[in-house]
Amino acid sequence: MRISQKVKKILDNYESDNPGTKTNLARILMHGKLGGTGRMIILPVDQGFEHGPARSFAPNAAGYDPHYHFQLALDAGCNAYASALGMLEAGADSFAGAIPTILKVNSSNSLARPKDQAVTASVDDALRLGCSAIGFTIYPGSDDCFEMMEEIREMALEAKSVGLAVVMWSYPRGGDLTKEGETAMDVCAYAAHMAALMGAHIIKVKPPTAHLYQDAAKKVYEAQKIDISSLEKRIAHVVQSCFNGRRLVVFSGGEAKDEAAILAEAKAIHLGGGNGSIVGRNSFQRPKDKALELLGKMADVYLGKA
Ligand code: FBP
Repeated sequence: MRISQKVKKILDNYESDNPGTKTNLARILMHGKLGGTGRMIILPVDQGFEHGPARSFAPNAAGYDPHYHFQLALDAGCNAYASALGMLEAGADSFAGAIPTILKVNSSNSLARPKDQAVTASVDDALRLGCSAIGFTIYPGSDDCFEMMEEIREMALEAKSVGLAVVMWSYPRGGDLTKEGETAMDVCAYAAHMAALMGAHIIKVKPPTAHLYQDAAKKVYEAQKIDISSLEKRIAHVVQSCFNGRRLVVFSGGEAKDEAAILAEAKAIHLGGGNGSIVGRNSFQRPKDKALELLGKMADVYLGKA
């Protein structure tokens, strides 16, 4: 595998990692249309767990078939495909080695009350399936957040010891957090920073709004005149909160929205120095030709062509 200078520089930021983990990070960073640029587009398909099958796949019924998502990620030239154990197992042979995969090792569901996730796969599963990384969600702010942090501490240690990379979804929710608070600027930067502190190689957060949630933080943002006036500036502040750019940070797509809104978001991520997008529903809920068109245009944004 060729490694670009840009990716070599990124790998140098991971000073404690073994060659196996660096190789797996390089696999993700070098694959697909954005390979070598330091930018990424990742296809995540764990929404069947998080939201249920009809909410996830009914808009484009081809998505009920696990093979569809492997093929979509491949055809779109994504850097990686992330999913839960059963989905990755269902295409493991047909797509072995075709695209880097990320095994989501914990999962939530919308039938349960607690804002928590159960550990639903292991590091051994990730190795058995040839994955490049494990993916783990934490919900900062939830009543169960400390337990989730302790779980990832153990799993990250194990994953790193066998040369896998660690991707952390850091989604504030639960506890006393309001809906507005979940994506507030200070909360989002805080969540991203905690993922970095817990040793994530790739951090995934939602794009932040200009809302400031915690009074103590609001005072500092205002006193220090931290510019959060545009999405680009807010992305830059999240990047700064991820060890000043020493950790990779990608932003999630969210519920279905129109193409112009997605491309405008990608542009802000690009200009703000974010490392890319992890976009699920906005890709697999569209008919395949439309999804490929959209993911192609997003790649052009990250290549600086649009
Ligand atoms: P989407 O692009 O569909 O938002 O996917 C990103 C993601 O992080 C998924 O991996 C996850 O299942 C989902 O968002 C969680 O969404 P929500 O926070 O709305 O439950």
